[in-house]
Amino acid sequence: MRIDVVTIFPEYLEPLNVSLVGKARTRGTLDVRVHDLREWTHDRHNTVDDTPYGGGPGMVMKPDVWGEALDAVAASGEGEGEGAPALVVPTPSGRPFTQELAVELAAKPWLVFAPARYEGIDRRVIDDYATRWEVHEVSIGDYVLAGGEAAVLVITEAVARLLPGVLGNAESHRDDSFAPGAMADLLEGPVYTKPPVWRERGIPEVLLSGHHGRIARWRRDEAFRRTAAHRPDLIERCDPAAFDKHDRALLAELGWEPGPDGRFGRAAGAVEE
Ligand code: 6GU
Repeated sequence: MRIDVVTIFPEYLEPLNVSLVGKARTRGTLDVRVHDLREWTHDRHNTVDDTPYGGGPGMVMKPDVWGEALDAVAASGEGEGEGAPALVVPTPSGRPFTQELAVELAAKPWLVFAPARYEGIDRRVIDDYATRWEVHEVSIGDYVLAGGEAAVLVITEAVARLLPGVLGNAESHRDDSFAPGAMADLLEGPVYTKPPVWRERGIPEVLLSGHHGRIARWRRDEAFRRTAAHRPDLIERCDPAAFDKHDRALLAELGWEPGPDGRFGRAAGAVEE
């Protein structure tokens, strides 16, 4: 996979040299190219922004600079046989970034990221490229960052670990919290390693039992407890057909009950843990 990032802070993308993404680059699985947007400015001050039409606070990134930059990046890939890249525009007003979208993006041969600073990029840039390229405006969560670069790091890491050969252990994907078809979309429970006692804390007995059935059951229970506590919306959204008798008993114990449609919800009068 090829990834291009156009930014006014190339140094912000340095973490892409490290760890999993860095290794994928070294091994040639991932070809990452970071570009300084200011290379495509023509004035003495390398201006990338201007005041917003209609007034208001902040500045807006200029369409002409972005247009030249994206055209140049696209042209640099001509002859590589990939066709047009998918353009990913990180923005708090984008569609939520999910594991499902990570899987979708991981299947693309070529991504171009256009992280904005200031109040964002002139709308006409996205509208223009959307006539020729696949465009994804993506938000990484319900909070506001000063720019899209951190989102590029997040999205790139989530995508890179899905590329064939990057994680090493194919099993590692299957149980990812949020992996489509993971433990019925439950959060993962706690994990333990040696030593068996640390600061007088032992580990749950069942994990030492060698009884694979009981261990799987315990892990599933812990996943339910954690999901119910941190992400009740995930339980509410679950197809109750995915729950066995034991799951239902545990949910009842945690203060959940099936509604008229069979989906589970917080029982009336249930107390927060
Ligand atoms: Cl993608 N960009 C910015 N600036 N803020 C965000 C975001 C993106 N996702 C959540 N907040």
